[in-house]
Parts: sequence; C-alpha cells; structure tokens
Amino acid sequence: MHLRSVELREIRLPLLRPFRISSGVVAERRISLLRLEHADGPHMWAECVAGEAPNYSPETVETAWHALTAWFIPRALAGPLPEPAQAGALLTHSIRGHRMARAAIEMGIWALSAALDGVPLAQRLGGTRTTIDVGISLGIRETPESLAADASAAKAAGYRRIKLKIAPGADIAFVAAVRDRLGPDFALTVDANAAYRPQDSPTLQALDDYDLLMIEQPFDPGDLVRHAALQRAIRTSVCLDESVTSVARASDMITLGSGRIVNIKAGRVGGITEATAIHDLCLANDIPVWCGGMLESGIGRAYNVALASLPGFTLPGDVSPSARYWERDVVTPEWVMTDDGRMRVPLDRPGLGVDVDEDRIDDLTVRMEKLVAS
Ligand code: OSB
Ligand code: MG
Repeated sequence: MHLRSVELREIRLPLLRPFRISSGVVAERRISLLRLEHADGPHMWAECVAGEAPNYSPETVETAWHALTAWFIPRALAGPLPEPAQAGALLTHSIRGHRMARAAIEMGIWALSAALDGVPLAQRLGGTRTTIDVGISLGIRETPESLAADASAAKAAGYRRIKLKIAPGADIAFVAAVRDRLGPDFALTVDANAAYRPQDSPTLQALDDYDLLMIEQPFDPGDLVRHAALQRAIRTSVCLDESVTSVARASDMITLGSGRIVNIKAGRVGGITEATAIHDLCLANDIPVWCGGMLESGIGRAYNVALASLPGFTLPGDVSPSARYWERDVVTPEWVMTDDGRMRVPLDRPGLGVDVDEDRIDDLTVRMEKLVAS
C-alpha cells in the first residue's frame, strides 16, 4: 500500500456541556483529523486524541501536530507501507514517545486497509461482538446533589455503567450521594486522573464502602509500585489508564499487582496493534479490560467501537453516543445507544462503518496542512 498524501486538519467542536476532570476543564474540543489518501485514490479519516492541554498526557494538539507533520507523516509517505500490524513499528523506529500522534496515522492505516479489502474494521481486528455495552463518564460537578441528578438521568437513559470523575475534595460525599441515588447494585466506578498522592490512601480506602467496580488511576502514571501498595490495601479493584502506555507497562502492572483492570485507549498506547496486544495479554491473564474514551468525534468513536468488539472487552466502555457530546456529529449515521445501553457494531459496512460528513468538516476546519509523497 502506498499513500499519495496525508492531510491534517484541526476542527473545533463545542461540547454540549463543559467536561471537568481533576486537572482541567474543556468546553470546546480542538480535534485533529487525518485524511489519508491512497495512491489509487480512496481515502480514510482518522482522529488524534491529544488534548488541548497537557493535563492528561504530555501530548497536546500542538505537540501532536508537530510530531505528525515533522516525523510521522513524512515517514508514512516515504515509501510503500507494510501490513497494518507492522505500520506502528515502521513509524516509531527511533522516535520516542508521541504515541497519540503516532496512533492517529497507524489507526488510519488499519482502517484504510480494511476498507480497501471490503472488510469492517471490527472484523479486521478480530472483533466478536455485534453490540458493545455503553458506559458514561460524568465530569466533576459543583455539588453532590447535581452529580446525583446527572447519574440518575444517565441510569434512566439506559447506560450500563456510570463513571464519576473525582478529585481530592470532590470524592466521598459525591460518591455517597450517587450511590444512594442509584441503589446498591448499579455498576459505578470513579476516575481520579492521577489527582491523589500515596498519603491520600485513607480517602481511597474509604471508597471501599461504596461497592465501586473500580478506582481508575488514583496516582501519578509512573507510580506503579505505589499503585501496587494501594491495591494490596483496598478491596476495590484499581484500574490503570494513564499508566498503561504500552504492552510492557501492562505486563509490569500484572507483575507488580498495581491493578486488576485496564482501560485501553488505542491513542494512548500508540495505535491499534499495541492496543490489541494489551488486550491479548490481559485476556491471557484474566484481567478484564474496557475501552476508554477521549471525547472523540464520531470518527475516533468508530475506532473505539471496533476495538471494543474484541472478546476481552468484558466491561462497558466510555463509548457514549454522539448526542451525549455534540449538537451534531461529523459522521452519519450518528452513533446511537439503545434504551438498554448498547451500541451496534457496524458489521454490515467496510472500514469505519459510518460516512464522514466532509462538508461539515470543511465548515469546522480552522487549520489544515497537506503533505504529498514526492
Ligand atoms: O481519563 O478517561 C479519562 C476524557 C478526557 C481525558 C481523560 C479521560 C476522559 C474521559 C472521557 O473520561 C470519556 C469519554 O470520552 O466519554
Ligand atoms: Mg481515565
């Protein structure tokens, strides 16, 4: 496979409601999209999950833009591409980090290859599910009561699992109010986005009283040893997100006992090949995984849905329907959820399984750079 060009776009997409996590808030997404053009003409869209600020990962929209235009795209255009499973290795050779930037193009290569072969992306990845279970991630709110109201509405809408963003000072009372409102059996989790320190462990231990399915990423991403100490001290399962940037880190988590669940995001780990390797490792070690989200547009969501259809994704993902985020998405049909919290995997169409609304992307584009093979 040869690429003729890769176009990088930045679009602006306002969220219906600002989304607050422990380390920052976003009201309008700045989303980088890639348009990969095959030498014979067909093209494919992909999305880079890097955020507006370096509050989740060191990567941002700006660093990813630089990494893509300076290093990754030129490399992808320099010659024939290997099979998608080898594309990540080609892209990353002698380039450290910048996994979100690398992932964007690696994922596009996977989807373009599937589309050219007339195969749905989910099928190409080895997906076995025809529907995926949908969860919702609720941002930090002003008061426990307002969060409980949000959670109650999410339960009524059919979501199969609710995740609450927490931070020191916005934890126990908020979780208690939500647990009280949802009842004892509803699947409830929390995500700290690395806001706690090991000396905060008593607070995290107190969360054991609320029958949470997991506590996601309480400590700094590099603190695998301290996560292991916490996991030994609490009943609730620790889930790692930011810490797991590669299959090697997932293996370290298992070896050290730093957690019992993994949140997999293809963007965070450098692409689909690394994400499926983490999935395979976890499946072999009885570690449940689920598909995380990065407030993606309908394009990034298509990749998440395909990934979440793999057999080891036994827990509901942060793969919510388009209408939870946007007034209008950039794909048709939009991603929808059934009343009982499921999303259909589009196995009846090759590639992403949705149409990209290119006119709308043109309207939303604020910046564009196109690189062409020489
Ligand atoms: O930690 O999962 C996270 C959004 C931005 C940065 C980090 C995270 C999130 C989410 C959003 O939880 C989940 C979604 O896309 O619905
Ligand atoms: Mg998380």
